[in-house]
Amino acid sequence: MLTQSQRVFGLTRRTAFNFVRHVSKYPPTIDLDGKLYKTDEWTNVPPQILSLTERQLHQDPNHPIGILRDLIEKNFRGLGYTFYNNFRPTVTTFQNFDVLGFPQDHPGRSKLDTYYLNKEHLLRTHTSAHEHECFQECETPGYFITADVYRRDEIDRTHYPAFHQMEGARLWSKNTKDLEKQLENDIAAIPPTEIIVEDPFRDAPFNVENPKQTYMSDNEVRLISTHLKKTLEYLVNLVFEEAKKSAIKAGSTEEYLNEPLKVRWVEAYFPWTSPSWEIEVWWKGEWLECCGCGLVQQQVLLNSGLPEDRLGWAFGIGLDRIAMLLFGIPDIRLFWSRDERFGKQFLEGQISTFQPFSKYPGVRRDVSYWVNGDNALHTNDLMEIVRAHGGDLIESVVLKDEFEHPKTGKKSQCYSIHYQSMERTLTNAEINKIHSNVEGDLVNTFQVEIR
Ligand code: FA5
Ligand code: MG
Repeated sequence: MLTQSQRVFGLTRRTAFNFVRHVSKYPPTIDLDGKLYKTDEWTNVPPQILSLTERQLHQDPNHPIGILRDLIEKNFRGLGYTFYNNFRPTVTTFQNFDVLGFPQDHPGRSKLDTYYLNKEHLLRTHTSAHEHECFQECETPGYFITADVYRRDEIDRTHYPAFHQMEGARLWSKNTKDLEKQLENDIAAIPPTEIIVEDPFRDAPFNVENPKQTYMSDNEVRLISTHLKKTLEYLVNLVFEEAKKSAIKAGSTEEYLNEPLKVRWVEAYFPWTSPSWEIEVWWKGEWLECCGCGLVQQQVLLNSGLPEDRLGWAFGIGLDRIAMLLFGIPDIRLFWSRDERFGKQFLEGQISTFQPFSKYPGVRRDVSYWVNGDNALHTNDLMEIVRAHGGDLIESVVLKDEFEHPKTGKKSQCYSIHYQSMERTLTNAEINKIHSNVEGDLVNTFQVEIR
């Protein structure tokens, strides 16, 4: 027999769930990796995104992302690193943000940018989410972590809501006998490269805007920064030299193939490193941002239970855009394709140039509407709705036009959606259906008025 209060509680709860389910579109719980996550007002991860967490492309030895990981790991074996490749993508807000010193109001924490399972759990937005546990566990001087990461983002050829990062870190102890000599030896042990480096900060690695941490001496900062930068130059060089070799093998005679590789260092900011930088690579006439890095904040090391004498660096490099260059892959969606004509082209240990199977025609459709003044519609929300209905048939979404009506003050937006499949020709009928679902969802969820 139920008591009166249990009956009331049960009833209230059921009603509440029905209500939540209707409004939020999410089930009461999400079952992921054998754990149940109770959904709440923070939940915003759609089923399609959850299903990507099963792919683990970086662990597939015959997939371009797996081949790239392997290429880098192979060249760092024997240099004192442990390799972690098995971390599951769900982490806590503590792991992804708090322990790294993200301020409470940092935009990265926003529901607009991040996929939450609930208030406390999210799909990691970067591999730095595992620095804390690796600093606790790792028994070698350094480590690498490769994993899939997730961000709510725009849609085009180089952006996908899931991509891959490789994290690296390396520590020393201040108690090492003659630490500076040791650092010099470790720098000398990094294989040299022919790369052209633009680095205004090499000899003066810190300043007021990009400060050093007070527990390190000036010379320690200079030496550890040099070790970090030479390590990344070595990494970038080995990948891009492979990219050139494979392009030449595929018959390319473009001019850039005869030029030495050029990189530049720019100052950056990350809450858990100081000083911090990004490395950019000059590739076919453009500077390509590929990696953030810096000297790890001592507080992060202390949070991991390490003693006060530890000091060192960390970096996080994006793998997908580099793999696109390395394998000549024109669209980031292809990595997720299950089409055999894609998968069969790549083999463990081999850098080969992608042979497009065909360029299937696309269909462009605009969606124009008046925004409901009480219901802000952020670009990332629109992208999510388009993605929910169009999935991998969406090649890009671009804001085409935006204006305010001079009399009514109403805001109008027009986005141009390019539907295009990597695998087949689309029919008008199927695009009409998807497009009207997109419009319907915008009306239901954000009360826009289609024009
Ligand atoms: C980070 O994610 C930091 N965790 C990097 C880091 C690690 C800094 C350790 C300091 C110490 P950022 O958001 O800039 O930083 O991303 C790092 C790299 O991931 C970028 O340089 C880029 O190569 C790649 N990246 C970022 N967003 C995307 C995206 N939407 N699609 C593909 N690659 C991306
Ligand atoms: Mg960046």
